[in-house]
Amino acid sequence: MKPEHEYVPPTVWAWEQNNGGQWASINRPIAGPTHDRELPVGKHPFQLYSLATPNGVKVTVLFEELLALGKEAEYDAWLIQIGDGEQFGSGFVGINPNSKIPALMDRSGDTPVRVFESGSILVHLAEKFDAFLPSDPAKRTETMNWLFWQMGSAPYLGGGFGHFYAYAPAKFEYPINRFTMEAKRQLDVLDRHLAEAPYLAGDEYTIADIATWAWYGQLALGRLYDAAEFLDVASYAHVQRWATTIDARPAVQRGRMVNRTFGAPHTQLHERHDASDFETRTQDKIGG
Ligand SMILES: N[C@@H](CCC(=O)N[C@@H](CS)C(=O)NCC(=O)O)C(=O)O
Repeated sequence: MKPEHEYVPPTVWAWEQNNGGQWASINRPIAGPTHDRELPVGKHPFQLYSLATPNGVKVTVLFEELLALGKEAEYDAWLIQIGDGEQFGSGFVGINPNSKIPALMDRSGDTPVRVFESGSILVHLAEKFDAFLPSDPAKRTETMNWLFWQMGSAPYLGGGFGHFYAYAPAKFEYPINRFTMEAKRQLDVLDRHLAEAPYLAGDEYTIADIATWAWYGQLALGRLYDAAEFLDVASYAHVQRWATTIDARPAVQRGRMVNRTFGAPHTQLHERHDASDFETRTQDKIGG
């Protein structure tokens, strides 16, 4: 006999507009824009349209790291409120047909180049500035191995574990078990690897660390899904060491603040148009 709550799929799936989950109001089974809206363009060569989720933070951390190295990577970071559906505006969809932050317009050359998918943005910038991506072929490949590992793995953590543990309208045992198992397996993959080297690609801090830290580092530091105890993140000692080391980098601390609309007001810099904004434009200083 089937349990009373078991779902019996209809012959053809139909979109039920409000399923009660936290992101139900913005999720749709169709792509494309919902409204016309041009995006603002600032004075810098790079125009970023984003929000300080883990995928967004990857890019702002890299920009701040590049600037800290003295590279000409000045950028405007515009806020995209995904909870309000701003990723479905026509201008945003023109840059990212997948309607997800982060999205970048590289206006540093004669013809603007659109860049979407956080991994693609990291590679684009790292190659352009010859930084955080080793030139040695074996080290470069190892960096790409871990970068692609992160891009393929994080949806199980965010869309799987995070969704069912923190956002679904009720706690369902089957998906929470399924994705907790996978999240812990992934943490163990990282922990075993980081037992052998300080960073993911060896001795050097690379875009693979930036991408992976934004998800698994912040998870280990207790910042995602209120799940630190449930996942026993403290038991992954090498991940803890790696996450804490990266967290202490000034560029990482700045990058985390950009396009951030949650947390303590002094950690929120809704938009970043100048390096001085970190001192003068945080929400504790300008918030109403
Ligand atoms: N694979 C994409 C994932 C981007 C992504 O999922 N972005 C989320 C925020 S973290 C988003 O914009 N969600 C809005 C939506 O799904 O409508 C990347 O790494 O850039």
